Amino acid sequence: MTQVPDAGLSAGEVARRLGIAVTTVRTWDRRYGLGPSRRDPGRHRRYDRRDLARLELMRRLTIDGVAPAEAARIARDLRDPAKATSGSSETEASGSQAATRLRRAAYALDPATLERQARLALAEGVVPAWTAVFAPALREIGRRHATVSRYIAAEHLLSAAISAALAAVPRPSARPSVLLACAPTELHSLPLEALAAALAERGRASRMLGARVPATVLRDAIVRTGPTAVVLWAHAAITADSGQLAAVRAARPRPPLIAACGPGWASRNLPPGVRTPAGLPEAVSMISQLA
Ligand code: B12
Repeated sequence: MTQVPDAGLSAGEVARRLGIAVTTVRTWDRRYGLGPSRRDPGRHRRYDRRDLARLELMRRLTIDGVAPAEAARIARDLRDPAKATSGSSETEASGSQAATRLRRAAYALDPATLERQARLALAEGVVPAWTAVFAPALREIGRRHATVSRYIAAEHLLSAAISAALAAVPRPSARPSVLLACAPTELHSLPLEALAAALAERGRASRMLGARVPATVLRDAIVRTGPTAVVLWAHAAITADSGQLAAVRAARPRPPLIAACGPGWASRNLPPGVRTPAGLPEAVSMISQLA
């Protein structure tokens, strides 16, 4: 957060700091109520730290394609000025231009563009699309969401578009040898959806049991289908479930490869033999090496 003198900043100084025109600063005051908290006796605007933080957030949101009236509503709600400048800047944020385009379509709540951009990204293959476009866009929107809860709609539309694009990757007709399942209270299924699509691209079929898979359901599925690999996903320590993992290890036939994936497992002491691929490329290559 940049320093603001006690006397506050004039509209011209605010404009310089934010790299926008002074007329824009005045328009945002007049039109959207994003003005200074006080004016000096000559009625000149004096912006304090919080006023500046609001305008900084407004600037960032409009660059991201959020409609000005909506951006102003979000900026006016800002309580903690430190949060406006936390998170990443435009340059840190973008994994690539494609990730930025996807993110902007999400902020604009534009499902048709989201769908098109997600499909376009997949033309390069699932692994590059996930690592360079989808995951950076998701991470960035997750960061924004942690700062301002107004991004939920954008996050849901982005997730839906990515999910639909991954599901449209043609599946092989071979018998599935891989079982994918999220932890019993886990809703974050996209990384496993990406894995299923990436494996499909390589001719390997999988069964994706999706979000929230109870331990007993998973054990029954292993017993019925005899997979060579079982991949679990937990996004947070709170969802990683040792009982689910134990059920997989106890199931017969025992799957030759058991992987516990996602940040949720990172702090756990896992039983010997349980694999922990760090990313999609590693998970794909680990499974592809199986007979
Ligand atoms: C999309 C999303 C949702 C969607 C999920 C839709 C779906 N079908 O998956 C919905 C809306 C359902 C959702 C719900 C919630 N979410 Co959410 N969500 C996200 C978001 C934006 C992306 C998730 C994702 O797919 N990440 C995958 C990649 C992008 O994440 P990554 O950390 O960079 O991945 C690393 C590794 O995991 C690995 N990796 C990545 N991909 C793959 C693939 C494979 C195969 C492997 C092996 C490894 C691997 O490599 C990366 C580098 O290390 C994240 C933000 C984020 N940063 O992840 C929040 C986030 C995960 N959600 C969060 C929260 C709090 C929630 C909720 C609790 C919110 C609520 N109050 O209701 C709920 C419920 C969660 C639950 N019970 O499971 C927090 C989690 C904080 C924490 N650690 O506890 C995050 C981080 C947002 C935030 N900044 O606060 N969410």
